Amino acid sequence: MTVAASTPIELINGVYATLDERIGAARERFGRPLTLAEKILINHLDAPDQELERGESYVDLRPDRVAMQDATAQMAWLQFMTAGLDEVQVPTTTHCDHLIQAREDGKKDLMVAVDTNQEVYDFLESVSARFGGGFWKPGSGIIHQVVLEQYAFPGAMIIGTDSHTPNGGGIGMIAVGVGGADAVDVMTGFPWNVKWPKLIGVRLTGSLSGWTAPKDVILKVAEILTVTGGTGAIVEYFGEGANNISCTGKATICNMGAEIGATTSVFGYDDSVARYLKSTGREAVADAANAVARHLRADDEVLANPEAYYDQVIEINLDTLTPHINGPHTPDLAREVAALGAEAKANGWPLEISAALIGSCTNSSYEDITRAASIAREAAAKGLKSKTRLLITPGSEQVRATIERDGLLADFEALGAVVLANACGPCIGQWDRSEETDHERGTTNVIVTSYNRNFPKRNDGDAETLAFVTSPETVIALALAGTLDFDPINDTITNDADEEVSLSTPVGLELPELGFDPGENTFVAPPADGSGIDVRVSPTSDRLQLLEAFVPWDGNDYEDLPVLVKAQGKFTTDHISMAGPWLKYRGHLENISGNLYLGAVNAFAQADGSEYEVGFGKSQVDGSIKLFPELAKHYHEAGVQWVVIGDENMGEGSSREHAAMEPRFRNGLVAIARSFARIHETNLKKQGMVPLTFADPADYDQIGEDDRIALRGLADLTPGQQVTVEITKPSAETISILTDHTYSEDQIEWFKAGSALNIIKARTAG
Ligand code: MIC
Ligand code: SF4
Repeated sequence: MTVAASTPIELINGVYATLDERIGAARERFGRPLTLAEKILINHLDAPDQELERGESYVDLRPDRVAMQDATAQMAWLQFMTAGLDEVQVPTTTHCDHLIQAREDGKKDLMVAVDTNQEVYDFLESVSARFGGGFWKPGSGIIHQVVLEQYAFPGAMIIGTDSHTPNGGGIGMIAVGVGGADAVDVMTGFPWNVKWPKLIGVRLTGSLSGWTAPKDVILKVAEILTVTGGTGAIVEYFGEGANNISCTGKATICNMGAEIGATTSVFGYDDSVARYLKSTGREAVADAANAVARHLRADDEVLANPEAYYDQVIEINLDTLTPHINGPHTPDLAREVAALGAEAKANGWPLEISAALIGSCTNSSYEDITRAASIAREAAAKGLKSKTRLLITPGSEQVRATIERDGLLADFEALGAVVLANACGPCIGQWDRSEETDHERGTTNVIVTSYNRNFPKRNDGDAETLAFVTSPETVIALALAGTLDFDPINDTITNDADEEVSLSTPVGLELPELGFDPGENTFVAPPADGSGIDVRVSPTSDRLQLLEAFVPWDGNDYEDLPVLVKAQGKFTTDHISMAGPWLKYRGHLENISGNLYLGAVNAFAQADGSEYEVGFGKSQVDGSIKLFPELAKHYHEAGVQWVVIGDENMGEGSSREHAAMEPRFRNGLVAIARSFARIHETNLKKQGMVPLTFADPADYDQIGEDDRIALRGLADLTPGQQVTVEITKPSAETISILTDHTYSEDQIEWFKAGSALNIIKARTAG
């Protein structure tokens, strides 16, 4: 398999060749017109006759590509290696973006990263070369930007081992974030299995203007749908307002759709996408897409009467949408920028901003940077400087080289900004703030970012940092004001001559007039024959560890399981398997298990009635109070198997399968929650843990600290049938409750085999 730095036009033509027939057949089958997501999915079905009931059936699909970032690719490749194949069966790329720590500036930080992560980069480069994958070196940019610039095409379907893979929806493709084990299915030539989604339509009317940016659309959608409202659904955007948003602006909206739990989000193909394709050197793709354009958007009847075809329709009028800012601690806590000052005062949040950050896969396009730079340039001319630390991360090498050439980086630097490496950086806790004199760790402080997530500790590992997410232009305005109590549209800032100056409306350029400068070539293609390449994993490494198979189910019911942790409130993947400093162990299951549940808020009170510190719980073996990862290790070593209890939307956030592999490795067998985020629930199933939801959410309260849990009837686990859970109290009293599961017939086999990977191994060996 040849994996190049772009998607070959033959692959694209192959995808387009079947559109007519498959879409026609599906219209007939359903007896109605189709939405865009339906068309793309139908064109990628493994077998056309599968049952397709929204929100019910599991279907097998054939994605066109797989993309993986370095922090998740390690575990995915380690799993792939156990399958015994000679090469990947679908074009696969690995992107080095998560492991670069922001400290001083882009150049120095990149050199340090190449040095400190050498073993991991060498592994990823050699494993890619060995098995025919493409490799994007550190410095090439954030996976989703590189995918949008190089690989994405309208009507495609790709999966990526990162929850913000839906960024690609901006170009009109179905791009879904998955765990590594899902990626391994596809890399080994098996279909990708997912629930046939529900469909949410978002009709955009009017057009964006002034300070309102594409980011505000998704900040508003997050407010309306909340962090769970998109679960199990694809969000499709349409309407005249959509046609007025640039391709990269559409990508911003789809990207942050991860925060509402959506399977993915997508826009139809239009002129803005054609312009973007041409500007990024893909005229042939635009021509091919133009020829099938009618298949790359929803049918006219659907657009004329969306209520009849989507499960839910939301309308947003872009003419009246105002700039928004969301946070702290959750991405759906929204308000207008102009209202934040008063709200901060009422809540006792500091008004002073300790850092302002622009970048991330959500907001680092040429248009984003030009809009923010227009404010920066004007501010410098008017005698303003940033009143807070200002950090800029370009999304890709191509964007960095282009904005440098066009003088835009200089506009930020004139305000005192530091330009970081083309990477995730502070967005994923890769931010060493120790050098900063204006911030003392552990003190409540406020940061504003153009990122997408803002869970506690996410950016700098400090639970006292309150992070707000907004558009890049609002970030820069707030940095100039230095305070949350600032409305960029109506307020003024005092300059160095003591004059009150106001900021003009941001102006941006959708695409660079001189075209993109590709910058440094950072792609490594695999050799035609990689079979001679040695992939080395040192047995003494503390960063990489070969995987051992999880043991199959022994056929008996689970009995007498203690509750390792009952988490209260948010229990995101950042709470379960924190990133930041732990990213370095993403290829070493045992070592990374040292972070298990470190962020969990224990729902129980201690014997004296006081709360546990975050990350601590009680041992059922000896009554000691321990950090959860130590408690898990101690149970593992003592041969004790256990249960984890979650609240709403357990596993919200990332695609990291470590959040499922670590508990499984440490003897966790069952996760019972009020509800799960899609990717995490699948990851649990894939790794052989049993995810169950309380049939009556109030039963969450029945579970006590010293209770024992049993699962009944596991041998009869059947799709659609409830599982009885028995809770035995210390008094020996037993309560039976009912739980639901979402296993399909095939997925029950994953549980029985010990993991989905064990099934792949059996099949590839056979
Ligand atoms: C994130 O934004 O949380 C990450 C880091 O990109 C993750 C992936 C990871 O944990 O490696 C994601 O979103 O999937
Ligand atoms: Fe990287 Fe942040 Fe995007 Fe995740 S959300 S891929 S950490 S930039």
